[in-house]
Amino acid sequence: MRIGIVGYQASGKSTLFQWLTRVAPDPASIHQGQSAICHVPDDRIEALAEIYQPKKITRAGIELVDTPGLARSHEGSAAKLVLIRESDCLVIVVAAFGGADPRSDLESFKDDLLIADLDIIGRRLERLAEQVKKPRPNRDDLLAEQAALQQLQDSLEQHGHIDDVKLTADQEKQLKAFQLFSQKPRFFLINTDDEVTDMAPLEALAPQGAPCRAVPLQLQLELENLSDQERREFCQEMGVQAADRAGLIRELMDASGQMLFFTAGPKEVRSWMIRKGTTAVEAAGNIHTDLAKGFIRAEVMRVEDLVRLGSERAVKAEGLMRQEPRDYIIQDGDVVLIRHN
Ligand SMILES: Nc1nc2c(ncn2[C@@H]2O[C@H](COP(=O)(O)OP(=O)(O)OP(=O)(O)O)[C@@H](O)[C@H]2O)c(=O)[nH]1
Ligand SMILES: [Mg+2]
Repeated sequence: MRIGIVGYQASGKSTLFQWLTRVAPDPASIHQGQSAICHVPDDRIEALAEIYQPKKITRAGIELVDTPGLARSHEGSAAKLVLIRESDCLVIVVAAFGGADPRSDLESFKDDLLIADLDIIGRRLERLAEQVKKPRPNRDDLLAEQAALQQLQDSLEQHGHIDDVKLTADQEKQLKAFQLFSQKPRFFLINTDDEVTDMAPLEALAPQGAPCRAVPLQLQLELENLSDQERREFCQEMGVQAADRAGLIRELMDASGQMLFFTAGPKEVRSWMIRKGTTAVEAAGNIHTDLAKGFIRAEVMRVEDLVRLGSERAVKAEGLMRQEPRDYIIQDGDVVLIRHN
């Protein structure tokens, strides 16, 4: 799962990248986008490790990609936007420090994404208009694609989003190749001045219903480098707070439509990230293709039951271990054992 960090120049994208991944931004690799894995912190995995005392603990990770900032003049934007087409989700970093105008930047960046999509759709529609004039074997497919793109274009031009457009599964598949920004989930991150503590008015700048957090990013990076005690003293003295890094990572995962399930045993306790709505057999395939091929059933416990009762045996004794078939939808916090042959 890949999240693209995007925004205007000097909005704090690389600062966010470094804070979350703990990898220093490398100016030499920014042109092609610098990526690093950020592990998803979750107290539940520590609790499972207490129970199983495994040899190994493995945490699910999100790939974060730091990208070069767009210029407000739009110069060179197209080439930079290509770098984020492959992301599953966008984090849009908006500057609200040093006298920046976050409201205007946020609106105008949304427009940049919109224009980039309309450009792609418009060019494809022009080609399709030519192609469907003549009889050809795949003409029906082309007509279906044309109808879908026309719907998207109308909705984007009228409303600026495609939330209300209904597409068939086939049309969805046809449109995947365009990697439209309008179809990607978005998370807004407002980068504030160090001393700002009332985040609500800034977080209200995001479009209604869109996930948004306001964080003084520069300050967070500086706090990371202090010892726990230094950090406490510094925060008290300056009247500032360390932001909830772990919580933000989980919110990013959630906004991307992903969640965690667990596998647990004496060899390894592990968290896995999957798309919400994934079935047991698909989840098994994530772990190993053989597990999906030979799938018999999934044995599922809730992590909170396991942690509360202290052992698998106790969970079974309470009748809380479920046998689930291949089309069972995995829930966040399930502890899963795949039975297979
Ligand atoms: N005062 C203040 N400065 C900040 C803050 N966040 C970032 N900066 C500064 O703004 C500059 C740009 O930060 P970066 O994280 O490199 O921004 P960027 O979005 O990666 O910039 P480009 O990659 O050039 O597009 C740096 O000098 C940071 O120190 C902040 O919250 N407050
Ligand atoms: Mg940068």
